Amino acid sequence: MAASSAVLSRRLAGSGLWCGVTRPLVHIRSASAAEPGARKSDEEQLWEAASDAAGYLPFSRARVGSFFQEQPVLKNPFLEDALLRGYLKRHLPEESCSQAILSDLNAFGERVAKDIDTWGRECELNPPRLVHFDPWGRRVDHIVTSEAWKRLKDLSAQEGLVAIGYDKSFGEWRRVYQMSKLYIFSPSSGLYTCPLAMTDGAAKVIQSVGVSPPVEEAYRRLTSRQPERFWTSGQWMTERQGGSDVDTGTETVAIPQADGSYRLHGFKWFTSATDADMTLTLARVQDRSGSTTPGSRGLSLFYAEVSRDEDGRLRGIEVQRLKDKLGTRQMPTAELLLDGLPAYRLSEEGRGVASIANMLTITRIHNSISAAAAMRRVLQLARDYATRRTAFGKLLKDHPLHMQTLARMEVETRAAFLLVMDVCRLLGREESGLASEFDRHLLRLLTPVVKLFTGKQAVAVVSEGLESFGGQGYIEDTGMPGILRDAQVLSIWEGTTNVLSLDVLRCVARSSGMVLHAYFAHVKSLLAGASGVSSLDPAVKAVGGALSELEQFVQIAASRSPSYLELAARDLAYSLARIYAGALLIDHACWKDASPNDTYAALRWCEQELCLVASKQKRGCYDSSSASMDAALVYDNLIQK
Ligand code: UCC
Repeated sequence: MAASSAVLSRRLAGSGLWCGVTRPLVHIRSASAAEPGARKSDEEQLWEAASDAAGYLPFSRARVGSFFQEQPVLKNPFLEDALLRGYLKRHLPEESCSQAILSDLNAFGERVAKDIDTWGRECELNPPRLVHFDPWGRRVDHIVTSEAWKRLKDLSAQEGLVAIGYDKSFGEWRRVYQMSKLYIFSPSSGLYTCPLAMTDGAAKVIQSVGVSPPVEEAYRRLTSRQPERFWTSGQWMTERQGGSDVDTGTETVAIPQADGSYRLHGFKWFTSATDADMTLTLARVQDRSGSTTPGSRGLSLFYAEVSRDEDGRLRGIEVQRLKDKLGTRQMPTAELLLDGLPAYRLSEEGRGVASIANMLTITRIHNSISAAAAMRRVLQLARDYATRRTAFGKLLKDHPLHMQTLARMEVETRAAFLLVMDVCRLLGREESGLASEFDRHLLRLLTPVVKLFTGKQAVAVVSEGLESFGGQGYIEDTGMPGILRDAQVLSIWEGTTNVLSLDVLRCVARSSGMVLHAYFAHVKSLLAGASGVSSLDPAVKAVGGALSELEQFVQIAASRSPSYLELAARDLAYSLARIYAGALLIDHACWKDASPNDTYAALRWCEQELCLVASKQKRGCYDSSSASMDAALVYDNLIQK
């Protein structure tokens, strides 16, 4: 021990670390420094003598030892992602635009690693705050955001993070390009992806209702690449009684004005990125007698700009307070009193939900992108860390069990990525006019399926990712806990898992099962492409078998009561996701430039239970008795009383 301390001491001296610095007193019992001139006790002198004799003790006073763990390094997330690059190489057409897209993503990835990630972190460290009053007592309702948050807005415009999705020059690949960029950006974005999601959704809604006054200028601004023109939009749907149940929970009323506009009065309980320039929102038009129509049929869609009057007060809005959230703290989320907010009706009266549905499709896809991106980010950091961290005599990367854990996370992440990108592909086809009826059905079915599935995956994978850093993953200023906090919201906002599972049932019913026909046909065509690839045989068999089980389930379920289907909804959605992801992984592994890793990922994914709705059905999980037994179990102690 004495010898090694001496070596350490010599090394430190040799390294020049202590040059010009008086060698500190060695004092291992107390951290307090001796008062200058104070007489040392006999005991202290004894300790010092012993320490000097032993050489240089590494743990004393301000010195905390010489070992410091190297931290994980964020590298260019585009270059680090073999699947992203492979996917784009495979799918983007061999035209000049393909090279331009890849170069842009590479350059953007470099910016993300070098600068943008720091801005995102700054947003977390300087969260928004609400200033209600000016120093003289006037109500101002200013949401003060960090400089980084403002920089991220400008960057979003310059990089075309919304605009690319509306750029016809990228044809059917515009959405894949845009979402790839957002995928690289998301974990470093300080949650700026949230206003971008709603901005994108608003642009889509305006496009669908018609780009004409009064929203023509708004559309141009939402899709602008010029920071000084760029606007973001909110999506104010949630009210105190609302949440998921928008139909019955929306109390906001719209009072018609003589000029054809409206004034909105209501209370919006959860409005995200509230520093937006405009918003889309739902309200009930009041007739002359002051009555409104209840339920979905009474809801209309409105457009409103967020502006201030000559006195600096928000027109028709009072910001009640900012929400104190588990995560997404970088982004202002507020409760708003709408008190005569000037607005224009965008939809026909009573067509509010159907009209805002386009926005939901877009924000749900953004949500899925953020989920896949969070998984990818935690994995990139974890695998880098595994090359730097030694435990039990070797680097983490040389521990097979650790590698197995990361490989399982990798399989989940790949599945999520391919699911999301397939939805983006379909969206791009739809928007460029190339989508068949079949594509449209697939897009409608897969949007909620992929959103609900990836949201849950993200929480699990990010949580596992934090664990792979040991205790450090739990330490706030590593930035890692924030990734988990932010992941937790992904299964909640834009429709919870159960609400989206029911949405799946609704779209099956509304399309008379056509969405499922499209699904079955597409999975079969993907599997057909893999026939003859022997290395993928087990995976193809597993997905094929699961698909047959799913078809049988659907046939049986079609004759059952709505309550039976409702109980099966969540497992059905999961089965749809797992089977579809299996088919996509297989398909990707069949690509001519695929690697053995792609095959391995497909095989591993397909080892799990792919069609859990079938096995649970066989066990009677959806029978009517299950519902009452579930409730009895949940309220066990109450029932016994
Ligand atoms: O969570 C929130 C926080 C904001 C943060 C933003 C973050 C963005 C992501 C960032 C990523 C980083 S705000 C909002 C959260 N709330 C929701 O998402 C609402 C959840 N509830 C639902 O989704 C429900 O399913 C409802 C409200 C849509 C159900 O309403 P209805 O009225 O019962 O719906 P119906 O009757 O099923 O459908 C009414 C019409 C139909 O059209 P028509 O009449 O032509 O047949 C449906 O086909 O709307 C159509 N429709 C849809 N169309 C309904 N849902 C959809 C859909 N998903 N896609 C297409």
